Formats: sequence, structure tokens, C-alpha cells
Amino acid sequence: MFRTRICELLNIKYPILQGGMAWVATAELASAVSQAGGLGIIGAGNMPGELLREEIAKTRSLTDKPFGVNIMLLSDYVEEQMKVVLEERPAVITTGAGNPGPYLPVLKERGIKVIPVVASVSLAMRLERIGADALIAEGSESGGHIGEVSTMALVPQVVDAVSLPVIAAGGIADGRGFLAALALGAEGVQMGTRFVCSLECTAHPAYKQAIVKAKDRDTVVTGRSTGHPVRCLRNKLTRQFEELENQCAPPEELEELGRGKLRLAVVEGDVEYGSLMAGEISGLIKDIKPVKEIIEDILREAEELLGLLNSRFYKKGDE
Ligand code: TUI
Repeated sequence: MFRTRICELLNIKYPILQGGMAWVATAELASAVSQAGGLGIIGAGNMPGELLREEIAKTRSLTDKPFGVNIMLLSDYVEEQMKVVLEERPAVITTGAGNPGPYLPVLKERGIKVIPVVASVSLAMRLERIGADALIAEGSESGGHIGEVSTMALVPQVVDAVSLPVIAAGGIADGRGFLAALALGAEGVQMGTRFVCSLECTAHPAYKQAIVKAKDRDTVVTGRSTGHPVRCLRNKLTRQFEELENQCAPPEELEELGRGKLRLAVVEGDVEYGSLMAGEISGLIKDIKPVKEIIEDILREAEELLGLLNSRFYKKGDE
């Protein structure tokens, strides 16, 4: 059940990808997701190339299943990360926060699949034309750096504009979200926040607990004035951001305030002054459980729901 073109393309059992979150998506998390039948993804974030090489080696020591590497295109280390990726050749690269067009030909030449994150129909169409293998349509419900269109509106528009398989991201954490994404025309989902709250995720326990404790209205978007909006759980840091933005502080000052804050949250567990990047779906996440259980619960829930919808709302022959 639920086998799609994404399963064939990536040679995976379930069409579930794990977001390539900087600092959070380490070899431990990525290998657990791949072992469980999804696609684990190492978040290269702001890692120097050689650190990324070590993370890839570690992932390979933990799983023989396919996995990916996410390249965040705003990173200062993109060039050296790309060099490492071309040498190490993970099965797939996902990209975020920009247009990976210039890197596409060389990645493809090496047999690496490329799945960019898009937040608009126009970039989706451009990337299909130049040879992307699939697309992740990421809505503004997501944590971290976001676009402006919500998942519910973005996914079907991207699906209609391209013939590539589309993966939905943003606001998905259970079987209902998974099935809704398929109903919108997606052939897979990518989840970030849900996988932060897994046993295998190496993020600080205080970060995970902050997500588990969060309610529906506990995320905020800061940094709109810098052109790099970021969704996080509300805390002392986001209040500092809001104050600066209300005072119309220059973008450099805001960028400076944000520097190093994701590491502070994920590694040090500073939930007051760290950047607790997390999606709007945080309020739905109530527990920390093994990756395998997260994935299997979602598939079981989606299967049951599909049966229920079919029997409750669809009667053959009804007017
Ligand atoms: O990249 C993400 N999520 C991230 S990156 C990140 S690190 C960061 N920290 C502070 C400021 C900026 C980044 C934390 N979370 N998700 C994928 C994503 N990509 N979301 C939105 C986009 C996107 C936006 C515009 C992709 C392409 C794009 O195109 C612009 C263009 O050049 O056409």
C-alpha cells in the first residue's frame, strides 16, 4: 500500500522523507529513518566539507539503505559540501533555501538524484525543465526557513504545474496529514518536526520537550524584514527579534542576533535564547518515540483512515 513513483525513484519501502535539518539531522537520525524504510537525510547545514564527509561515512556504517544529504544553499560552505557530495555520491541530494540550478548538471552527471525544495510554482517549473528528479513542495507551516504559501495551497498547484513526482512538506506529522498530502496529489511526504521528537534524534532533550509541550499557536515567524523568514517556537529570542523588527532595525543586526542560535538550541538545549526551529504541527506532537514506530504508526493510521473514508463517505451507486 502507498507505493508511489518516489519509492521507485529512491528505492525505498515507504514514501516518507526526513527533513534535512541542520544540527538535528545527523547520521544517527538519518540512518534510523532509512533503516525503517523511509529516506533519511543528513542536514549539511553549515558544516565544513570534511565534517560532512565524516557524517556520510558514519551513516554508511549504520545502514546499507539509501540516504540523502540536504544542502542548504545559503550556507557559506556550499562549494566544499558539493565537492564532497560529488566524491561520496549519496543516492540523493535535496536542496533548500535557494535555486540549485547551477549544480544540477554535475550532480546528475555523477548519477546523484536531485530533489530540490521549492516554495513556489515558478521555481518548480524551472527545475523540472533543467532536470530535477522530483520536487519537495514545502508550505509555510514548516519550521525553519519558509516560503509564503501554505502546504494546502502550494502542493496541488505544484502538482498541476509539473509532471515530476511531488513530495509534500510542512504541517505533516501523522497518518491524516500523510493521506491528505496524497489527496492533494503528492506522492510522498517529508517531515521534520515529527522526527525531531524521535528517540534516535540526537537533539538536546530540552529541545524535544519544548516541541512536545507546544500548543497550536506557539510558533512565530521572525526575520520577514531580512527576506529570510524563519518559523520557531516562541521564546525570549523570538521576542528580541520582534522588538528589533518593530524598531525597524537593519537586516544585519537581525542576522547577527540569529547567528549560532540554532546550535545553541539543538546542542546546548537553551530553550530561552536558542532558535527552536519547529513547524506549526508541533502542537500535534505529544510524545518521543522510535523512528520505526513513527513511520509505521503513520502508515497504519493512513490505511485505516482510507478504509473508513471509503465506507463512511463513499457508497457505490449513491446519487
Ligand atoms: O531551507 C529550509 N529550511 C531551513 S534552512 C535553515 S538555515 C537558515 N537560517 C536562517 C536563515 C535562513 C536559513 C533553516 N531552515 N527549507 C527549505 C526551503 N526552501 N524553504 C523555503 C525554501 C526556498 C525558498 C526560496 C526554496 C527556494 C527559494 O527560491 C528562491 C529563488 O532563488 O527562486
